[in-house]
Parts: sequence; C-alpha cells; structure tokens
Amino acid sequence: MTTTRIWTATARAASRVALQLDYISADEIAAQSPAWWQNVLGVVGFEKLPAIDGQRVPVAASMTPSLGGKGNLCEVWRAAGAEGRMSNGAAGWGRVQYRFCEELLFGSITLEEHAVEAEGSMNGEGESRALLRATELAYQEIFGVLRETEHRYLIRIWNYLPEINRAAGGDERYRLFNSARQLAFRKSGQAIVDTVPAASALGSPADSPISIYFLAARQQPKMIENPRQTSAYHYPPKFGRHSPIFSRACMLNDSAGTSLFVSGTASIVGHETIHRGDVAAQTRETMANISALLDEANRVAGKVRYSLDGLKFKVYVRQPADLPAIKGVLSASLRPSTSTVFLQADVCREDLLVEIEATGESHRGC
Ligand code: 3EB
Repeated sequence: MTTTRIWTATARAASRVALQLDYISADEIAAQSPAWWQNVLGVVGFEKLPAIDGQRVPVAASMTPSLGGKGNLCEVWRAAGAEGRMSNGAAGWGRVQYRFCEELLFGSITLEEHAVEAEGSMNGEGESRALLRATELAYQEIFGVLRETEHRYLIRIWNYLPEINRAAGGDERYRLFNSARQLAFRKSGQAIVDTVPAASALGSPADSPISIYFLAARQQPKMIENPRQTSAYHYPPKFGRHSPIFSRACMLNDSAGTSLFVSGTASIVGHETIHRGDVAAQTRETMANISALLDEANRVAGKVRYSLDGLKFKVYVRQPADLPAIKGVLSASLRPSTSTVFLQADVCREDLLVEIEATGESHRGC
C-alpha cells in the first residue's frame, strides 16, 4: 500500500510541467551543457539571431535592439519537468520551426516580405499586397502546425514587423497587418473575439524580416480583458478597417501551476491614446492598465495569484532618449530586483511612446 502510494506520488511529481521564462545572454547559453537543453522549447534573440544551433530548438529574433542592459540578451522558454518527454529537436512545418511537449508548444516563423512577393503572381505586386500575403501566409502556417500537433490553443503571440508605422498603399503597415491577421483567423476557422490569444505587435528596423513567435497549449486557457479598456477586437474602425485580434491577457493552467501572459499594454483608456507626448504619464497609465489586468486575472482565478512583483517585464521604448524617464516611473512601482528588459521598438500607434508586456509564473505548492 505504502509503496504504491509513494510510487503514484513520484509519478505525478515527475509529470508536472511548468512553463518557465528566463532572460540570459547568448554567451551564457552557448556555455550550457546538453542537459540544460533538454526542456528548452525555444530561444529568442533581441537585436539579432543568436548564434545557436537551430537544429536543437527553434531560434527566433525580434530584431529590436536592447537598451541599457547587457548585450546579446535572449529570451528562453522552457517546459520545466518535461525532460525526456520533449519532441526531438526543432521540427519544421512550412516555414514554422517548433518544439513541444505534451502540454505546450513553442513556434517561430520568419518571413521576408520580398521573398513572398516573388512567389506571387508575375505582374509585380505592390508593397501592401506583399505585406498582406506574408502576414496571411504566416498565420495560416501557424494554425497549420497547431492542427498537426494538436496544441489547439494559441495562447501568446509576438509579432515584429519592419517599419510598423510607415504608410504603404495608402494605409499604415500595422493596419494592413491587422487586416491580414483577421482574415487568416477567419479562414482558419478561428474565433476573432473573446478566445483570441494574448499578443504584442511592434516595429523593427527597415529590412528586417517579419518575425513572429508563439506559444500554444493543449488545454484551453482563460482570456482576461481590461475593464479600463475597450477590447482590441472591438476597436472602432477609425483605428483601422479590421480590428486587431488579441486579448489583453491570457491565463494558462499547467500541471505545476499557472502562467499569466499580459499582452503589450500601453497608455490607452477606452480606445483612445491618452497623455500624448508625455512619456512619464504614458508609463504610469500603462502600469495602471497592467495593475487593472492583474486585479481582473485574480478575480477570474478566484484568488490572489498575481502581483506586480511576481511578473517579468519587457518594455518597448520608441525613443531611446526616453529611457531614463520610463525607468524613473517604473522604479516607483516595481522592486529593484524585478526582471525588466528594455528594447527599442516602434509601437503600433504613432502617438504611443512606450508599451509594456509581462509574464507571470505561479507555482503550485508540493
Ligand atoms: C493597444 O492596446 C496597443 O496588434 O497584436 C498591443 C498589443 C497593441 C498587441 C496587436 C497591439 C497588439 O491597442 C497596441
């Protein structure tokens, strides 16, 4: 009896998987032993593709330079506890590279707009057509992978587009992206409200590829909206013909705890940008929005699970000269030990100077 119970407890402990996020330099990653790689789902470099063997795990790069920190920083996603039960190295499906365990999948897709254009019809498509086609293709391939591996639920997705605010074909590139993203969701039979993933959409320098990476799960997550903001998928048409498809946050139960993904959050109340031109006030408003999302996540969870101190932050700064002002505001609401990465990126509305995303992990007691 006793023996059986111990065995069961051990088996259950062994099967617990927790999604884990770390920020580590590419040099430190290069120095890791094979054991360290066992449960790595994927690695994302910031300013450039890290020199890491892409056969082992999917490797992506957002192309957004980091500000004021150590160089070569990477974002590492792992499925702690899934050692020995991971897919074998990085697999490819279309242009998507991915790795997974039973519960979780990480994937990444990198696409040159020019290359997609070249594949199209012979009679020279314009830039806007190429961007639309590239975006639609990327999302179709992403949904294709999820059908293939049966990680049905897209929980979190990061979108990096070169020159996100530039005009093309009479529209802003971000708005074209929104149209194609929405179309791809519809064509793939995905909902376009309520159960859509948490997301970020940022601008990278000209001539970067479109870079998209994502996390998906077998279990259905819970989506969280911000009571202070209009849901992005209900934004009025003045922000673009097709609304952006994302939830404000997403909460996932994994067997060892829960993860909270806070989408890119900015100085928007209702659907309007507020504090135009005032980066400090925008940062305070953004933190007020993140706090409201945490309250809402705790309410939905039925207990106080998340606080600002337990989150890891990624801060996108439009103008590097604004970094000290942003840091000044954050130091008033975050402990000095809080994990915070600062990146230079264009934010998806021209009047937004800062955008902040966050990830929270909460571990179930043993
Ligand atoms: C906003 O709240 C700011 O298009 O996927 C934040 C996060 C924003 C994700 C997206 C856009 C996206 O509307 C912009």
